[in-house]
Amino acid sequence: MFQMDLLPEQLGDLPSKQEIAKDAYLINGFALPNQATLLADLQHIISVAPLRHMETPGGFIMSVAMTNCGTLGWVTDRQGYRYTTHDPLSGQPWPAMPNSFMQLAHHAAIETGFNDFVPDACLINQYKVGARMTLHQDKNELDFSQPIVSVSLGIPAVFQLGGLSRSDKPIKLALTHGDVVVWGGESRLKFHGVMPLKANCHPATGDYRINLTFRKAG
Ligand code: MD3
Ligand code: FE
Repeated sequence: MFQMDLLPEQLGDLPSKQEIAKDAYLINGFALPNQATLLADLQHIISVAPLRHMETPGGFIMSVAMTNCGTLGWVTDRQGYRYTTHDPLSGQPWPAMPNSFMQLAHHAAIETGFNDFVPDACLINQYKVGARMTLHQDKNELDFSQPIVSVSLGIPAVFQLGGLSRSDKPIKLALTHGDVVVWGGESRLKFHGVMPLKANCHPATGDYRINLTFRKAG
């Protein structure tokens, strides 16, 4: 067989995978082919489990609006951070994780060598202008050997990735529409955050950024 030649412009359209830190892989545009289905499935989820601003244990209201799908959902209130099976707003189980979400997260993980990632939780974060997430670690999950997969949709954000200690100087990284990042191994417990969102707009989401984070929480 012969090797097909790719024109430079075709190469440019292929998702590129780059290791942005040890065991952390950015796959540019990996979610683009499925964006319409993802956004339609997202609309259904937020119609059942609305986005809401949760309260931190310290009494602050988060600037990011959140909801969940999957058998477990991440919540915070004055009692603390935890995963629940039910939406505290409705008393109903969190909406099921759509196939489009599950497949995307599973396939992104395979691309980076995690062959058995089956998330049971998807936290949905909605940022409008000014919303931010201060440096934190994701430590409420039971199994840190499983990665976290994040999907960015809509207007771009500047993401910060620090080290294993809060005082480690973070590097900055732009995350744009369709980008998927797999955070495994050594990167799984690194401090990370999102800088205050700049005003912008995107045809797919208007003036919002949406981030989906897939976890094996239970
Ligand atoms: C690096 N969300 O929901 S996603 C979060 O863009 C969260 O909404 C951010 O941090 C957002 O907890 C960042 C990227 C991300 C998610 C989990 C990580 C990066 C991570 C866990 C470890 C290291
Ligand atoms: Fe996080």
